[in-house]
Amino acid sequence: MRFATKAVHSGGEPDKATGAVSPPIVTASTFAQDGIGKPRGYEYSRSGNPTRERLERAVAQLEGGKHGLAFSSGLGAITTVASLLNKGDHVIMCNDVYGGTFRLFDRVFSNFGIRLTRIDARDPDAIARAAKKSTRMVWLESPTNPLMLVLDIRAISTVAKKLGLLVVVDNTFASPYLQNPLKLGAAVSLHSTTKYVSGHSDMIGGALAVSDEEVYERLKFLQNAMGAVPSPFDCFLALRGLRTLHLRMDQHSKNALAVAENLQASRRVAEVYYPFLPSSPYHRLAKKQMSQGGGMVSFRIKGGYAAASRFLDSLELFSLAESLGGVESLAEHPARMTHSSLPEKERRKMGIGDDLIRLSVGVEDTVDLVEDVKQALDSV
Ligand code: P1T
Repeated sequence: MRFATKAVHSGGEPDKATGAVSPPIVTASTFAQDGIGKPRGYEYSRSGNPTRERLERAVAQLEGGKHGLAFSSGLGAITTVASLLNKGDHVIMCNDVYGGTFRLFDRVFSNFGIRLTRIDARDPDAIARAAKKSTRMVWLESPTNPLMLVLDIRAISTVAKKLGLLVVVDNTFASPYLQNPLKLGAAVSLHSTTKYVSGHSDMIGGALAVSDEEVYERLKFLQNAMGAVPSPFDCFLALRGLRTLHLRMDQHSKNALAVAENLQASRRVAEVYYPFLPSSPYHRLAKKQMSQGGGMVSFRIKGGYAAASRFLDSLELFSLAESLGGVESLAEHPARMTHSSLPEKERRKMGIGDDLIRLSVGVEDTVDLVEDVKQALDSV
């Protein structure tokens, strides 16, 4: 079965009791049992819920994994994966990640004795150089947030496998339609379903796809033991969003490429980060592991913070807001918004300066979006 068919049907079979084609939202917190130790399938909604299970099956199928797990937020999913680690364990993480992911490891898991080394993972051999006896996990994003670096998931997974390390890929920016990390050798593919999976900026959620049975069993245990589970209503919203993921991602990718090309042509723009631009240093690799470029574009504007601020104020269709992946276009300033939790020194080292702007290009008309960006650049 091809992706669009899976997106429309996975986890979506009609309700057994009523035939309802749109599956019911099962809000029950608990389920009657036929006798002690004789549940009819479900016991308690933190442990398992029919609406959540539909979403979990769909995520697994769309990622080409055996199992899916859903969470209350992307960070809930990240927290649960990080809880596979024990005191003294060491994690290797790519330099450029969502600010909240770095903050969680830097300010919370460090208190539990988890040690972190951040590396430039564009060189897969950097993994071997950073690995210690205590290293257990490699944490990647690709494309990365916000600089749109593309990491070679297959090459990194090959190096990591030799060292016995678990590779986790945050696949939020690509979505399961554009990239499937499990097929490239990663052990866990992670999503903030808040973004492209649900696609309408109306819920917060997270999800994992895994194939290894042992890793799945440990994560399933942690999902229940830690309790960062999503509400059935949010699972319904994520499932409903998934049904059109392929249609939305096609339009996001088309619009983002057009916006990126126009930014590149502007004399007010210093540099554009979009891997599917032929001039991108990641173009070849991105084409190898992704089917299209997705909806995220970052760029540096000439004139520093003042110019960035004027550009953001002048946009009419793009709202100034954190987050991404919804049908509507958003724009933000990573240094002062999504990545403000990184220490300034770290930000500068990574290249997240005051001149950096990140766009989440929506699914509106291509020409309207390009015109909006042009008029905002002219206002700078
Ligand atoms: O917001 P939440 O659902 O908890 O997801 C966290 C998260 C995880 N991974 C990536 C790659 C992300 O971008 C995010 C959240 N990011 C934003 C809110 C943002 O504007 O970048």
